[in-house]
Amino acid sequence: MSTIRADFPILDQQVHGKPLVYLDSTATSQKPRQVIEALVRYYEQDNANVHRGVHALAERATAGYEKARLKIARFINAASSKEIVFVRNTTEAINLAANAWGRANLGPGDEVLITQMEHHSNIVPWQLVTQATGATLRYVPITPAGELDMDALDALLTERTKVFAFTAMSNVLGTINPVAELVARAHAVGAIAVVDGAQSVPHLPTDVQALDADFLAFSGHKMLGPTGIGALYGKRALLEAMPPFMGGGEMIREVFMDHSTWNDVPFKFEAGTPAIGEAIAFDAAIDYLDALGMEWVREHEMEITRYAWERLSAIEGLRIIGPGPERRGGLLSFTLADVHPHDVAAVLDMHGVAVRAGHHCAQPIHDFYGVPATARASFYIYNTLEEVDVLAEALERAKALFSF
Ligand code: 7TS
Repeated sequence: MSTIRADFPILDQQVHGKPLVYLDSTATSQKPRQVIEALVRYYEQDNANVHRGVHALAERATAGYEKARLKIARFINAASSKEIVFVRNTTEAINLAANAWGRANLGPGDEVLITQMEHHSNIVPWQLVTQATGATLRYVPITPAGELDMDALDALLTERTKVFAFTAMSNVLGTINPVAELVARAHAVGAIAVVDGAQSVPHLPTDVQALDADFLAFSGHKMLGPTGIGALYGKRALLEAMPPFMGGGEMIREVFMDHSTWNDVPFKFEAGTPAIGEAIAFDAAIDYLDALGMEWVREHEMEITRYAWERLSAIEGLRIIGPGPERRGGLLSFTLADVHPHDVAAVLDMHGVAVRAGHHCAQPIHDFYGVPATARASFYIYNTLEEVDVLAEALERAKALFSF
């Protein structure tokens, strides 16, 4: 653990005179030295535009960018790197799928099914595309335990359903959904399955072929990579059949005054100059995770989550939402009696502990539980059991401060 922590320069600092305890990796992860160095090396040695120059730098930049695509494809076991479209983040990936596939395939009478536990980025794009196409948006409700209501799903998934879009792991409840089963159920009614992997890909082993997902969206910045780079995995046949989402350079084969023809996939969906150095640093982030092994990542987070569950549950007045520690990813969202979560987070910050407070871009979940906000502690490869102790002790102090 100390060798992992030594790779993350940012962790070695004090906040308000206390050692930093970073428990907000669900929002964005910290970056190891290897990723920061890959970014700096690219800008110091190789910076050039991709796919268009014949000079040495352009060739190096292009080779690095395409190697990153291959690395990402392997990391999620895609059949081909042509199935990986570079985007800015999960949000852009879902907007791409919703617009390019949705506008070509949805119309009045069709239904898009999402769930009540989605991040806003897997809600709003579908609201927009159903409004534009005349299709209907439906939601799978959640149970009080914070899991999908599978009986309701049976009734909602019909031959009218054209898309079933759902998160693999909730960023508020921590719930890990049965992705392969949900994809199979979508396919059984002829729908495509769009999976939000923003929280699952950084924390769990992922095999898109085993899951049989049609689309999978994820962000580099939540898995040790830089901001500004993410990926949309799409089955090749679907990507090939889809019209482009954005127009411009790179995505065309030929442009005439009255029409244009499209480049091959995935370039058809990558209009303009991409985030080249960021893609190359994302490659370095995957190397880092590969060296640890995603099985280890999951085991490590489960150990911390079990312990955090025990420690936090013992605090009087603290209420954790979502399923038990064995059925969730490495995060806990909670309320502390009637103290506002922002006040809880502010007190924790004074102890050096960084947690997030708010609705975490998932308002429907908070509406379901009847709370406007929660505080959330989330864990990653660099967190320790001792940090959970610091969190628990700081929460006890917060409780004493607000004296209930
Ligand atoms: N989907 C899920 C499940 C997420 O947790 C997030 C980000 C997104 C999509 C959007 O990812 P982005 O990279 O496009 O922003 N979640 C959070 C969070 O929980 N706190 O800050 C960002």
